[in-house]
Amino acid sequence: MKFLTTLLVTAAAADAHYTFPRLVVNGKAEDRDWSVTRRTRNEQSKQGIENPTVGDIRCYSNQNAGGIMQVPAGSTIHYISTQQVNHPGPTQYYLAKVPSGQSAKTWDGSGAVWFKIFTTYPSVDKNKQQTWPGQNLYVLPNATIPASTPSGEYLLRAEHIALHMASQANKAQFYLSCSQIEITGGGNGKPGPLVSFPGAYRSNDPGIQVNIYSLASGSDYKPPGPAVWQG
Ligand SMILES: [Cu+2]
Repeated sequence: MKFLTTLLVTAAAADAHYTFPRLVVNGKAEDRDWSVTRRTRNEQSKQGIENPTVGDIRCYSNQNAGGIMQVPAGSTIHYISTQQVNHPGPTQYYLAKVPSGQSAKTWDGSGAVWFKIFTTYPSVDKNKQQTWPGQNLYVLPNATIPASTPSGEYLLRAEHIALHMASQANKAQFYLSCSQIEITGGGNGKPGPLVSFPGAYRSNDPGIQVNIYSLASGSDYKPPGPAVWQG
């Protein structure tokens, strides 16, 4: 009986984690898992990354994808999750423009090239009960690709940070994917601030090593990384 209980608890813990294998643009998902989204190293284990300074924090990928998805500027995007996103924490999206002469199918996303287009904050009610956008759904929250984003090929990086144990050092869990996209019909915006991965995050950033259960209000949370580019 003890053995069975251990098995059940282990299974429940594994089920609690997730990958984001499919990008959805204006309601239409990529054809199949990992066709424009780069397959991640945790495809089987579903394990998050606990140290945000490692190389895997950029895309966590072990291979590039075959395709590139067209994304009209101004599109609404989200990701399908393999499991329920049951842990509390923010969802963030970043973009990085592929340098001229290179392709989203092969570019590695290195350098200070990433800008943030979306983040989320919790709501905290008067009983200090906390809810995060997208929590307990099988998708990540919707975001808009700013209409003024210049046209061209990009990597799109989606991230969910699980903060339930994050009051201890290196116990936040990062779940993420990168997709290969081409933004069409874009504008003349100047995206920024630009950051690199790894580099943008430190283990003790106030949004990474944090006791979320002591937040008095949602706006007290400080999402890691640069300010959101408003377009
Ligand atoms: Cu977990």
